[in-house]
Amino acid sequence: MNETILIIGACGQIGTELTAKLREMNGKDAVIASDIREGSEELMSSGPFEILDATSKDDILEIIKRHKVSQVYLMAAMLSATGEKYPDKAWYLNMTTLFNILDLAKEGEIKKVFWPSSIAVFGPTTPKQNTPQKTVMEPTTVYGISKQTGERWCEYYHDKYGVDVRSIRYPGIISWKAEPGGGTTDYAVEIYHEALKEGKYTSFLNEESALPMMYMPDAIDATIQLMNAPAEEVKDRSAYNLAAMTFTPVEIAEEIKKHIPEFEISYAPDFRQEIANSWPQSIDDTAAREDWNWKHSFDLESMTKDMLENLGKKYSK
Ligand code: AKB
Repeated sequence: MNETILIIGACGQIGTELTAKLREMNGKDAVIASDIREGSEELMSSGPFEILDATSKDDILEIIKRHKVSQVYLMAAMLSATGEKYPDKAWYLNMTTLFNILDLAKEGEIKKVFWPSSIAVFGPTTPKQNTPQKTVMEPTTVYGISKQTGERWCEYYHDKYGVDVRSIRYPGIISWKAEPGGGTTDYAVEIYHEALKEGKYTSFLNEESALPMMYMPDAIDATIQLMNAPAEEVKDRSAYNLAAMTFTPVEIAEEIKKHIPEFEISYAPDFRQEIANSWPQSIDDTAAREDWNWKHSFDLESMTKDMLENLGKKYSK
């Protein structure tokens, strides 16, 4: 049977590119994009779109029934930095939307669920280098607490109710099509925009802040690969560690300078520094590589070349 996919949060940074890729692979009518607000012209014109507030289970169910949806990618969330400004809202949004989808799957309305977790599930007491799949997890942000709790619930719904839910702990995701919103790793996207527009950038993280990062095409491939893996290969039903590269603001600036020699970086750390300090610097993703053959393609050098080429074209239009 052909699957019909619903993407919730389709206008966000990851949702935008996930929608495009899934439409390319499955045909535009098989992928229903939805969000609380409209997205880019490209997204809106590329296939069906629904305005959806995913905190309403009834509204989700109405769309699922009308479009005969069988798979849901729940990409709506409040990220780490915005979550610290609005802790109650972050908790409400991140947990309500997850329970709505897990319950709809438990009730047999949908067959398969993707829900993103994050490196934010880890905290200051977690080993910082090569952070293992299973380790100490004491997150200190509301976002991290919601993701860690969500992981426990995903595993619970799988084990107790047979819900086919799959998840990845995304590192910082870098992309040029849609802007990120409200994350601690967003500096690594802003820096490319500012390098092209202004030739300089003030980083809100200090020069030594090493964080795990990934280029969007790898994140999209991993997500779809995990969703398409045979159920028995998905042995971990909480969330998989996923890694591609680690760099600091100095290192990304040095890489940009190879293309824009006059580029200058300065530092003005703010409240996001404390969040970055609490997260791992590098991730051990052996389980994802062994269980469902995950491999990344982009490193800092190839990502920087691609980012500057694509953003350069965007700005010269
Ligand atoms: C954030 O910085 O909050 C996100 C994440 C690592 O989950 N990009």
